[in-house]
Amino acid sequence: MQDLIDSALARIQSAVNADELEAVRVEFLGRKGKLADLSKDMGKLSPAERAERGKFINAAKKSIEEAYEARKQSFDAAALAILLDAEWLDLTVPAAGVKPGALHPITQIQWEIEDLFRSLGFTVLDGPEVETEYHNFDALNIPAHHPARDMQDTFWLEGGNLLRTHTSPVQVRGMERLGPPLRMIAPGRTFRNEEVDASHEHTFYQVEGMMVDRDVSVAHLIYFMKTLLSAIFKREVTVRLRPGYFPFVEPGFELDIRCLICGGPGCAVCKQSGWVELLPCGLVHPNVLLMSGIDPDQWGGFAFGLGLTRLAMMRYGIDDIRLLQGGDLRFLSQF
Ligand code: FA5
Repeated sequence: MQDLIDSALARIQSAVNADELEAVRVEFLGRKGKLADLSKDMGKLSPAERAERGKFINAAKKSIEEAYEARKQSFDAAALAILLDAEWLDLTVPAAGVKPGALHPITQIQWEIEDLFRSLGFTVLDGPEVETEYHNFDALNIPAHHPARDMQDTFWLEGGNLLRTHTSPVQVRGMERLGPPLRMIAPGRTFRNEEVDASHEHTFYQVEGMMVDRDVSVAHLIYFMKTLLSAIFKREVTVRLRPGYFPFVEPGFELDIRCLICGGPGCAVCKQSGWVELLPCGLVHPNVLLMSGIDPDQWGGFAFGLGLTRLAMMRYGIDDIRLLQGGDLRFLSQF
């Protein structure tokens, strides 16, 4: 019987893997194993012999089981180590193929303009892209019957609201909410039912600007516009001021810059004219002040509506407006 134990222990020690160890366990400890065989004829033994045999079987079982458990643990630990090694992940390694993003060129310019105007004491305001007819038109001195409504081909929504055609409604909201004196800019997205070409998008960006104070004149307007353009282009740009008509300013101007794409001879962006219309502006019409609860005899102001998308095109020499919102990473990753 001692031989039986010795041979079981030797086989356990020499098992080379978990399967072999399991086979040894079944052979000795299994229901039909060698220890079970020894209990089979216990009934034929005398009580003393039976007690002796029982004691031996229990002791044998205990020592074989212990040896088996110890060996099994070493196989389990080795298997776990192999698994951990195979599945090891370094969570600090940056994911392969992920490229860092960057700010869109329009956002870059927008943030620069915001910084500049904040440094000049202006507040940056936000307004809704879905506007009321009142804020987009009526409060800007463009009543329903007025032909000036045709200047901006509008996306109307069910229920009478619309996608704002310009950022000018934020002027109105600024005056209503903050009152005079007021210095604000409002960058944002605008929408028009436009035929898309190299310089026209249906969805584009503008920055509205407004200053309402005592004795504001065209000289203030020109000062701020020049400060803005030289900060953005970081060089001398040629500008021209033409009379321009917008019902919410009087007098109104179109500030154009010499086309920076072609330098003057004419191209698709400037429609062969050599000039790009960039910055309509003027002195705020008294009716507009009045409708927003500001007394035009006490206060005056200037306003401008910068075409931010076109400004980005001029600054970076982009000759087709469609590239800016095309989502082509080959284009965008250059900025
Ligand atoms: C306006 O939208 C007026 N609200 C601007 C204004 C504000 C005037 C305050 C006076 C006082 P206009 O329709 O011209 O004006 O548009 C302003 C600028 O937006 C244009 O000079 C141009 O740079 C840009 N823009 C207009 N339509 C488009 C378009 N379809 N695609 C890209 N840019 C456009």
